[in-house]
Amino acid sequence: DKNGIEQVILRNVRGASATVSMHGGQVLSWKTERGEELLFTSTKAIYTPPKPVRGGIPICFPQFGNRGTLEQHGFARNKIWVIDQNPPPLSTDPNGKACIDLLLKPSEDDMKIWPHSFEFRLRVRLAADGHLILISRIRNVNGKPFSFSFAFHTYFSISDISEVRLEGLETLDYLDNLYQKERFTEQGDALTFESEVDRVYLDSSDMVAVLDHEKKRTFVIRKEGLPDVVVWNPWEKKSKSIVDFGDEEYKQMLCVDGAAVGKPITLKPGEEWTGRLELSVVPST
Ligand code: TA6
Repeated sequence: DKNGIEQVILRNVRGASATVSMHGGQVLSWKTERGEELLFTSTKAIYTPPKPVRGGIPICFPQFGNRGTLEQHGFARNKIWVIDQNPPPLSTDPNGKACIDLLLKPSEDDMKIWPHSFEFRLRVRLAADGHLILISRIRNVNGKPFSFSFAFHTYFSISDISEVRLEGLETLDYLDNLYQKERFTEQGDALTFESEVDRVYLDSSDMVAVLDHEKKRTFVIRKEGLPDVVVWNPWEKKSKSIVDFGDEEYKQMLCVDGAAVGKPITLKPGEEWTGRLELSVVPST
C-alpha cells in the first residue's frame, strides 16, 4: 500500500478476491466473482500505522473494547504481521493458493505492556465457492497462564441500515455498551435498526444472518470457538464524532462480529485456542 506495507490479494478459481494487509493482519476487501465489494471501508480510513484501518475485518486481541488496561481493542490490529513461512498443518488444509498464513508474535516492547509469550497464527482463505474463512490460532508458548478476549470486528457493506434484519440473536442475553455494559435480554424477533447499537450478544448459536433487503442478499456468518456476537452501528451522532468515519457512512455498514468477550479465554502454557469464522453471501428472496 502507499505506506509500503505489504498486502496480499487472494483470488479463487472463479475470480472472487480478498485483500489482506500485513498492517494488523486485516482483511481490507472481500469481493464476489463479479467484483462486488462485500466489506465496508470508510472513505476517511487512515492507512498509517499504528492507527487501525476503519473497515474490513480488524482483529481485536488480546482485549475487546475498552474493558482492560490496553488500548481499545488491544494491539494486534495496530501491529505489522509477517507471512508465516511454516504454518503447522490444519485439519482443513487449503487447496490452491487462495490462502495466506500470517503470524504475530510479541516484540520486546509488546512484552512490556502485555507480558505474555503468545504466537498468533491467522489463516485467511478464499474458498472455491467464494466463502471467506478466517482461522485464528493463539498459543501460549511457554509463559504463565494468560487470558484474553477476542473479536473478528467485521464491517459488512450494506445498502441501507434501515432496511437490514439480523437473524439468529433472538431471545439471547446481551451486554449493552450504551448502558454501562448492563445485561438485557433480546425479544423474540429479528433485529432491525433505527438508532445506535453497541451490544455483545452472549452464547449465540454458531450461525447468524444479515439480510440486506435492497440488495436481495444475505450474509451468513458461521463461527466456531466464538460464542458471542458483537453488533455495532454508530448511527448519525456518534459517526460525526469519529474522525475516520464519514458522517453518512453509518447507513452503509453494520458490524456483526464473531467474538469471545463474555467469558475471557484462558490458556495454560502450551495450550492453543482456535476461533474460526466463515462468511458467505447468498441471494435472499
Ligand atoms: O463494536 C464495539 C466497539 O467497541 C464500539 O464501541 C466502537 O468503539 C467500535 O467497537 C469501534 O471501535 P474502534 O476502536 O475501531 O473505533
